Amino acid sequence: MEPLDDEQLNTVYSPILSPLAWDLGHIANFEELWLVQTIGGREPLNGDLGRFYDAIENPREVRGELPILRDAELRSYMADVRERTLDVLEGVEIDGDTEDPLLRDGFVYEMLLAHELQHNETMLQLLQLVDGYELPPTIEAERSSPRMPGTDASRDGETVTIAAGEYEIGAPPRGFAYDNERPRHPVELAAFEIDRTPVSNSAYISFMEETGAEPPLYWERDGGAWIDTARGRREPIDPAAPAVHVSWQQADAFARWAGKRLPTEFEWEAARPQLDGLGQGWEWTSSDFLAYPGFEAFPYREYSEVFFGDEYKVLRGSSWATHPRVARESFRNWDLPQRNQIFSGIRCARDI
Ligand code: AVJ
Ligand code: FE
Repeated sequence: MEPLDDEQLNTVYSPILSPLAWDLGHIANFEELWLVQTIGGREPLNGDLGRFYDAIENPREVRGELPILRDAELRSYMADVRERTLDVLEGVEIDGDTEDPLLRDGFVYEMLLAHELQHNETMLQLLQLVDGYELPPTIEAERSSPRMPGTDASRDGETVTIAAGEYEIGAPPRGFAYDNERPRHPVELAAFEIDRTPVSNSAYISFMEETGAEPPLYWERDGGAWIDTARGRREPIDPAAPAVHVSWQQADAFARWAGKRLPTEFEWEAARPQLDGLGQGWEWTSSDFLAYPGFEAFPYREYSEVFFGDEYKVLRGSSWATHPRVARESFRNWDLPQRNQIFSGIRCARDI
């Protein structure tokens, strides 16, 4: 955030994305709520300021009009919260034996780390709209060199066969995971085949040319070629790189065009140990975001439970903008099917 000025931090670039200053204040406020108030038992620093940073109370389209903290006040609030957090931590027992489920295995601290890292990705989504923004070198390295060898075009078309059977899905009872990943439970799967690599830009271009489908977000035609205009750049599309910034509808249409289908999230998780490709883009699945049997909301209903239903589709995997700490095998991301601001791509499957 360092290169951005207060005006850039508070600009509403899109009604479906938060201004960056909201994410920053929200990250600090969430930390204050859980680590300073709940665990430390202290009063909030700024009275009921927290209500403006409540994601459910304040949908994205109103976040630009809220009286949130700005500039020096925002930066000092973030620093003050962190100081108090560290102070509270000094006196806390986070060993495996504590009775308090918030503290056992450091759950609430892991949750706060994960939350901040997830919002970093949200901010990177917004930053694609900021002309001239340059990624910090470590993040640029992730973007331009995938962590796994899946973009090697010679492997396009390779598939993995997954046998019919019962597969354990979800996170084990101990260790950090969100409530929606639990309980771990067996799921019966029919045999299927799944692509070893996500759909490449060149495959997506063939699909567009044959069907007239819409390009991914940020793509523009420049003469005969497609270019990427994110962050105000005009860079040629790399044909071998995985296609991202597609909606669920585009992903589903691609899969049908290819004579295949999107995998279910359970198929994705069962195949994951044999698949390339964390860090190459979130992958749309055909699954609605639903509770696993025996689900219990923890530690708050608004993380997962209020989103369960057929309105949201599950994405699995991770993108270059995802911190590896977030990208567990059982991690479930979800979003509205029409959303293409996220770093979302496609992997196809097929019944056999
Ligand atoms: C998992 C990305 C859908 O941003 O709404 C952040 C993550 N939850 N703060 C979201 C989240 C609370 C969540 N997604
Ligand atoms: Fe949040």
